[in-house]
Amino acid sequence: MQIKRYDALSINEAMQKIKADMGPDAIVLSSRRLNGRLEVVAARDDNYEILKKSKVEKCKKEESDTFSLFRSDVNELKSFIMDFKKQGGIYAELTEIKETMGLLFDVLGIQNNGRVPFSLSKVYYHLISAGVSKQRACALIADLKSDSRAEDSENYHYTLSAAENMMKRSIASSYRNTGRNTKKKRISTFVGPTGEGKTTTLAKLAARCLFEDKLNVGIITMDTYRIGAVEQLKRYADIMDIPMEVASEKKGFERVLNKFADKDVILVDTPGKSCGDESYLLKLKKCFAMDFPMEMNLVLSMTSSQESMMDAVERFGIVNYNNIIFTKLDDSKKFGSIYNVIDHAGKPVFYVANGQNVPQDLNKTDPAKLARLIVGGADDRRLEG
Ligand SMILES: Nc1nc2c(ncn2[C@@H]2O[C@H](COP(=O)(O)OP(=O)(O)OP(=O)(O)O)[C@@H](O)[C@H]2O)c(=O)[nH]1
Ligand SMILES: [Mg+2]
Repeated sequence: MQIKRYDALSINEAMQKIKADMGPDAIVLSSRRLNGRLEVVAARDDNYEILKKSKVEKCKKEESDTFSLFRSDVNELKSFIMDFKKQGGIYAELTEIKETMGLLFDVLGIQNNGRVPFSLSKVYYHLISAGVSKQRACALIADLKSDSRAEDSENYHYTLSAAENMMKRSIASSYRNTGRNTKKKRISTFVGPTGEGKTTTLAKLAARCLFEDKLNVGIITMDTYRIGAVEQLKRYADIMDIPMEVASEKKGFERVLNKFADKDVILVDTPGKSCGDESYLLKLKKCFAMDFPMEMNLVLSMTSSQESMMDAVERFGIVNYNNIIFTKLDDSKKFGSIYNVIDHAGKPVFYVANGQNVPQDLNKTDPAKLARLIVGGADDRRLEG
């Protein structure tokens, strides 16, 4: 350690002298006035420079160590991503091969003698690419095997139309015991997940009942959840000059039904809620637990995934819907999910919607038209009813 004494007139002058002599790291130990002058004692640790230098070097080293560590991490990450990408490519290829093998084995599994009948496998692929589930396509092909002409490789078109026919019969089995055609129900409600087209479809049907069937129509909306929902339906009701009432609870619903005692048909809109909302479904069930028969339409959009359609089919089962209405056919290119859903739910489909225009974009349908649509594809979506 160095200690030095400095003589100056002011502290500023003393500091300047100290810094110039001992450097910026010197510290003032004491100061005193002596005969009008200022005496300042300053000190500097000689080891400080060395310490400081080694500290800086240590920091630099640590910094460079961190950077090199970081750099090596980044490189490791880079190569990991590259490997992952490579593996991903292989994985995707493997998945594709696996799926193709799966399809081949499906076809092999449904034939007896080890030969894959060309027309049958072609129809199988056609059904799969139309969105029919593998399991259901297999079942149809298995049924087709009883028809010897269907196995003829020269007869693809015959085989395809035989498959369509088989599908039509399978769909038709869901129409039995619905009682719909024997006695038309006065009250028709529309339930389903959010945004599937319930309100729009209700408005289309209201117009049909009013203008085509010349019926006395009333509309009830239970959708007091969504902002603007009442206004949306009211606008349609006003245009068609149909009375509309709002009811959100069972009591209110019964009161409005009494008010509409003179109506031939009462159409009831419900809020779109996530079908995971069990308390809402139970409330709906309670509301609709009445002595008189009620038609309940589960509205499903073709733009929804197969998984969410099946989920809605399951969850809305609690309210005992009798029919399914498929909407947004205009937004879909394949229709196999209609067959999958009908086959799973065992419920008929009397209407399909294929556009936003009220009232025209709604068509009556039946098993033959649906099978044609599913097998024929997008060109057959306009099913005039
Ligand atoms: N492309 C097409 N759009 C449709 C069809 N049906 C309804 N939409 C549209 O789908 C959107 C939702 O329709 P809504 O009738 O409000 O559906 P919702 O099920 O009542 O909806 P929430 O009450 O919110 O659950 C609107 O933009 C409709 O115009 C259809 O068949 N095709
Ligand atoms: Mg709605």
